Amino acid sequence: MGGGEQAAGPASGQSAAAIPWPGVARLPPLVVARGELAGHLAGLAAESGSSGEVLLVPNADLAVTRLARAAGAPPFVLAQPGAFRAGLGRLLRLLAEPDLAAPILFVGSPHRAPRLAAAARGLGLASLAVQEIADSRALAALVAGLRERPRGNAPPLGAEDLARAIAGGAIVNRYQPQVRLDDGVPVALEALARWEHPLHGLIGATEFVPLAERAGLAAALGHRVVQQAVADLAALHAARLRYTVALNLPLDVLLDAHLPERLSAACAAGGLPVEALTIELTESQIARDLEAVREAALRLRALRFGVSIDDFTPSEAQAGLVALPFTEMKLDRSLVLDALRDRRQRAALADLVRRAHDRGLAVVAEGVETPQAWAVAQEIGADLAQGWMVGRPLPAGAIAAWTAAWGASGPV
Ligand code: G
Ligand code: MN
Repeated sequence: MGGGEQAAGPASGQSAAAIPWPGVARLPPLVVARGELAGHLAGLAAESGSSGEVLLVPNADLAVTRLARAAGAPPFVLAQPGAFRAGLGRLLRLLAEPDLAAPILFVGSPHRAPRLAAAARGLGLASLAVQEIADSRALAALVAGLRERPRGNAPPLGAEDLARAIAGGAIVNRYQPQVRLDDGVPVALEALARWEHPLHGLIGATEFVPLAERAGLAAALGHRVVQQAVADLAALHAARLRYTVALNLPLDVLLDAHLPERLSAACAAGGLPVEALTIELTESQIARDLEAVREAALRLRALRFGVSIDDFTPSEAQAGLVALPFTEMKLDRSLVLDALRDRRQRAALADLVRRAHDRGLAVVAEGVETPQAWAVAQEIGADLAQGWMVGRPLPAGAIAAWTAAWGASGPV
């Protein structure tokens, strides 16, 4: 089933805790350039960055591969238009993630640089085109100017905007990889909806799903997310990357009795087995109407879709939830963080994982940001890991490159 069947197995030694993790620190300035200009830009970037270091790559796809597992944003990106023959969209979409957003300066050709900068601004990134940069002081001033660019002036989000965004293709999926903890093989992707807003930048689903529900747009939004996920997954399967996809859907969509049939039809149209889709339910959705959610989960299971409980925390309120017909439990990232700090928490979590396994549930550890968290996730017996150390939410076009890079280096 694994998307990484052709990916080489990751390093097998599990002394992860001893390995210094380069991704934890902020990245140095990123320079995407080649030829003569590369050395010049790298020199300028090194002088105006704080550490004197710079990450230099010759094209957009290598930048994507490097950023795909970064723990934090580079202070700025300097890019030569000529280094963007392909992969521009992938790189800009990755850089636009709220917790990665970095200002980007295109240096060079008066024809191409402004067009690329406009494309970046269209995704809400702070971006500028310049023909040349005199020295590191000029660069520092340009970067400082880009940082000041206010986002606060953007008008509040409205229902009409959202309706237009859904119809016009501005709601786009990102895919965050999940890998097996025992052998590192990538098996699943979580689809995360984003709103690519030209003024607000990239907006996460938690910020616009409530608006969609209030405005009667939940069904249209859910439809859009499902159609994209199925199309993207079908393309990946055609490229022999046989991932499964987990979907987060608005409550109204989950409770619609026709959802399972619609999902089946979408799978059939995309040539995908129903087992390739898992539907995630969050605790807050379940709490709104436990009985209705139980029935919805049973309907999904009847057609053999996976059903997962998202952001699980073992609180009193959730004690009964494990009895619902789930196939998977996702441990909230706060649990993984607590377990990292405290041995008793690790023991409690290992016990929870055992109980989940007894019920036949697979267990995903969320928030795996470091090799230490990876080792803890293994120790408590979780099956899959998801988090920045494994991979960020990526545009669909970056999954193949991520899979190859992960297969080459694995969790270290
Ligand atoms: O609630 P849910 O698990 O669906 O939330 C997914 C969100 O968590 C995504 O928007 C993603 O950007 C964020 N996320 C994913 N991996 C990590 C991680 O390792 N650390 C942190 N802090 N956030 C993460
Ligand atoms: Mn989720």
